[in-house]
Amino acid sequence: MLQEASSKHGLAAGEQCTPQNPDWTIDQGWANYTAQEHAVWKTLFERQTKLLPSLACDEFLDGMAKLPIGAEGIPDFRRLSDVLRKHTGWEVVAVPGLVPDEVFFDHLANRRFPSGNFIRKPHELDYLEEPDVFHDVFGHVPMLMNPVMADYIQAYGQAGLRAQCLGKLPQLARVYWYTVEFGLVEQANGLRIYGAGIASSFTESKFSVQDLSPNRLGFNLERVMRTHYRIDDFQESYFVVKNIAELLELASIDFGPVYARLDSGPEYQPGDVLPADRVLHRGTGKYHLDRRQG
Ligand code: HBI
Ligand code: FE
Repeated sequence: MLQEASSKHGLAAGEQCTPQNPDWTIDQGWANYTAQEHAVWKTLFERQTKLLPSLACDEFLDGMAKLPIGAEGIPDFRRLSDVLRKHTGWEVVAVPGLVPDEVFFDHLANRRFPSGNFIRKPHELDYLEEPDVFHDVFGHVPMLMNPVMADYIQAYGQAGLRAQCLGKLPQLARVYWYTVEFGLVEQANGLRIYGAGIASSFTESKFSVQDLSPNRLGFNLERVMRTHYRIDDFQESYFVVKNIAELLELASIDFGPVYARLDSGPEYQPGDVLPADRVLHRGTGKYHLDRRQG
């Protein structure tokens, strides 16, 4: 009887199955990328590399210059990790796409950056639903070479597990969104990009720094935790830190009392500008108005 059951429920002849790692990591499979996939990387890399010297912050450009990231093709995570490990103790691990929040936080808390191993298709250069290797590597890894950012993202991973228990994950995720993904920083030569979601986007990198439409507001922790964000289009507001070191202070704040204050008081829409905001640029809102009118 037992034998019959196991033959029915076990793997059938010729059936293959790779068990899911509990941490969701996979092999990058670098040798399996096709020439077309490397060519997509090259296209993205070249157009972004022309743009960023005048738009990205010094820390981003410094990090990029020291990494084995180039036009020749999709980087090998083992080589990236060798360099990253020496500078800040981080490494890059491959995942198939978005992973569950707790898995994501656990990686970050242990200085492992999960990167999608796939690359977008040639017809979706400017739009994708899940983070691919270009967003994750080109956008995030240069900033992980910076010691402040390295500690800040680890602190986010640690904070994530606590926020989940306290029911404050949506609020914490807004901090990640408006800093790590869409943050701007004031530098001697003007506002510059440090957020990976912008740095890896051809259209948004120009829009975020140069367009008159979006608001550019001084970063304030509680204000940001109360502010919804857009995932389907350019941001209506960008939050600006005075320098990258401001993130280090942020990493050392006990969020407990801040979460408690969030239980009362307002939530804000992405385009809101408040009397208490430090307004660096009051956006015309034109871009999103035009879109709403179709
Ligand atoms: N998984 N691979 C990947 N990349 C992310 O940026 C990511 C994720 N899972 C969850 C997640 N981000 C966010 O929703 C958390 O920061 C809240
Ligand atoms: Fe990202």
